[in-house]
Amino acid sequence: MNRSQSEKLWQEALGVLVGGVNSPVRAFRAAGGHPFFVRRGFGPYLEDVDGNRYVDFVLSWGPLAAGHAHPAVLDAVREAIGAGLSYGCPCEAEIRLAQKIRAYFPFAERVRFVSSGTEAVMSAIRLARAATGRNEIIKMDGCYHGHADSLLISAGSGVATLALQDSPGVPADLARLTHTVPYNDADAVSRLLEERGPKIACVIVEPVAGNMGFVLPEPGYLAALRDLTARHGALLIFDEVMTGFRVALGGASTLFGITPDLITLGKVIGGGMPVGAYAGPAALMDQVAPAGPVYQAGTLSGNPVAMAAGLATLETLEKPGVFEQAARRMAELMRGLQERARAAGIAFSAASLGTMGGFFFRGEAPRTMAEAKTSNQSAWRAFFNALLENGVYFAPSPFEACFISTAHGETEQVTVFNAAETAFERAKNFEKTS
Ligand code: KE4
Repeated sequence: MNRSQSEKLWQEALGVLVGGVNSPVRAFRAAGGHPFFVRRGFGPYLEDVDGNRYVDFVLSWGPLAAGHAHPAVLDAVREAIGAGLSYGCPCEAEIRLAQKIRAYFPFAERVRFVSSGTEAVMSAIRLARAATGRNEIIKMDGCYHGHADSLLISAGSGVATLALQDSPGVPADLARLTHTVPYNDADAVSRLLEERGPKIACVIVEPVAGNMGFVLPEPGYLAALRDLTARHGALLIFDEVMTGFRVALGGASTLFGITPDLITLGKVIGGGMPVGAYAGPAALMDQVAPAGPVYQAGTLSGNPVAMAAGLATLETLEKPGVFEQAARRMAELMRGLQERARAAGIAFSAASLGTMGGFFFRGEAPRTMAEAKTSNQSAWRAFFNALLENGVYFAPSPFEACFISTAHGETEQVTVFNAAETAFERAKNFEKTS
């Protein structure tokens, strides 16, 4: 593939943007090589500045559930932009998106919009600490909840991709307030709560993990977290920034029938525009300013253009049969990759739930970050780059999930499976001869 224009832009980017990017995982550090620069996105495709086209399974790391530049989303954004970009005053669109979220998450009586998933999580943590009068939190090794100081401990996503330990700049006194335990290990949470229960404000978890690669909760795991936190007076926070409107129309909390105390949302609810949210019962959320004393604010929170993009995206997803069709395609995609890996004799495990999924170059699906790290990353790298050369773009890190949109169809599936034949052959060269 000719990527000469991207290379030129990459050199320019390195001269002015930190690491050439505005978010570390975009830098292709795990994949090798350099990122391509995008000219445009349309439907299931990205087109780079050299005119190469890629079937996109990253979809801006999840938000574009309706694909790139969906007509209904663009129309809604154009209409909103015609009335201005931001008011800093209440507008109806904020109410409408909040009401739609509450329709899918009935326990979320009150919603507060912010401008990123990180902001949603840091605000929910502050609320949990205020509401319980406790300071310590429990998170799972390999879960990523954005880059707020208290959560950059044993985090997944870009932190794992760059093999960073806990980030410098997080004060030891603050890091000490965050305890990490393996994902899918309720006993470890139980022991920690037995030992430190009266000090634990909350347990925060990705109810389906998407930042150590795609890792499903084991049966009973989430219910155990619900029971344990309730027994010890700690809040349970489901970080559904990635799983919201991905694992289901709604989220993992509605799919698994488990009611956390707070949820955080982002990505899909903004449809590609900067939106995050935290939500929960009025009794909790009304402790946030101006209803209560817990302060949190944001210049562009509830931005009317972002609200319009989010609303139009959810309205597209909820049309009869649309989400289910996309979920079926995701399942077919993962099944097809699994079959081709097996035919090539490669240790590979793929899984999906709703319109998100993932795969590992290891025979068994991992249950924890430690197990995810044992996957064959050389084989993954060869597979990723061979797919990219054949016009298929998955996340440039083995510790990320993949996503499908309502715009992905039969044509794109054929493209992927054709590319996968070559890619698995390339990966086979790195199979560990166990
Ligand atoms: P943002 O601040 O990036 O909007 O959201 C942080 C966040 C919170 N919670 C979960 C479960 C998340 O997955 C994320 C962000 N996800 C990453 C991708 N794994 C964003 C991509 C990036 O960091 O560039």
